[in-house]
Amino acid sequence: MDWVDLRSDTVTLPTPQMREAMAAAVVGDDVYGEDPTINQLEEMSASLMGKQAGLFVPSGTMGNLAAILAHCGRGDEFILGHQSHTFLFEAGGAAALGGVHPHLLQNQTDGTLILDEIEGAVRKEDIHQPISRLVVLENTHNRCGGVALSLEYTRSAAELAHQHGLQLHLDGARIFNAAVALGVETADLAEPTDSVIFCLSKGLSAPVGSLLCGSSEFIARARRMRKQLGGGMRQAGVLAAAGIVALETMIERLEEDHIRAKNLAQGLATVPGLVLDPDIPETNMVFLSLNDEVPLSASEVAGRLKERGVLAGVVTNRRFRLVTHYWIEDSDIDQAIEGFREVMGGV
Ligand code: TLP
Repeated sequence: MDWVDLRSDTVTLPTPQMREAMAAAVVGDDVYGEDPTINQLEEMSASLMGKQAGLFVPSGTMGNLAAILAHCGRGDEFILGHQSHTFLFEAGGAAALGGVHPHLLQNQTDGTLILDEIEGAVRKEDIHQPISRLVVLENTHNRCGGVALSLEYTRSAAELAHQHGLQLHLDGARIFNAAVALGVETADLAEPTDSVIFCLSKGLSAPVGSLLCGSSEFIARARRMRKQLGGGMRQAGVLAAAGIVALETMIERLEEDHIRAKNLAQGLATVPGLVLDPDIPETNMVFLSLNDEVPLSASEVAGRLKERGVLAGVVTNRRFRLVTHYWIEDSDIDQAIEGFREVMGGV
């Protein structure tokens, strides 16, 4: 069966062009700095983000962790949202491995943190308190519906952080989706930040890898952190080659994923039993819930959808996340809507 796999954009397979580039990649030992393909990818990435330097890491999780470790020492504190990926889904790495203390603020529904609350969270000079070092934002914001944080907001947050001597790190796993949705240059969106990660292995469809970008001095420290975390990867130019193709060919087309997400949301909004706001998908994610009358859990509905060839992400007992990507076509959107209609019609 050909699955309509809407669980995540992480399920994307490499394109034929990526596989060709991987086979032909010139490689070397990257721990010696001698992999020309990785060096090229790091330079391209830094330039796309408007930063001095880039670092190829195996995952977004390692990129965020290496960044936090490079910004903060043991007992220092970083400020982040309660719905952020770093807080929810990165296995508490900053605390477990770095002794860095998370200070949680409520994410607003638009993915932002209230600036006054950030200011209020900054610790005073006091031996009882940890030292505040870093603010972490996420763009697009996954759990808040794939919403894009604006350039103005990012600038204001950076200004505030800097006023208080803190740095700003951006988890830009999907920053290209944000830039495409906002109609701004990615480098402008990343400009106010001190460090930023983005992922190759999500909407850009490369098989593996993320890039951490920042100043040369910061990336030198992060390179040491990557080594400590076991992320020095030797001849990983075979992976970087796919990443270069991803950056060259897969960014502008993200708009198609956003249009399909809107169509999916609009279609699902007409299915009895489902609750969603068709205005919400700004990028490639559709979140929806079962209304109180539906006698099935989200997992049970997902099980029935699977029998119809549709794979949906289950977020909570009543809630789903559906993500569009390169391997999802218009006919898949129709199949997903039809699948939901059949399942909901049968309960
Ligand atoms: N997100 C995955 C899951 O872990 C939830 C997904 O399916 O969306 N930052 C953000 C905003 C992310 O969404 C993810 C992955 C990461 C970081 C981590 O990237 P990886 O999976 O490469 O470690």
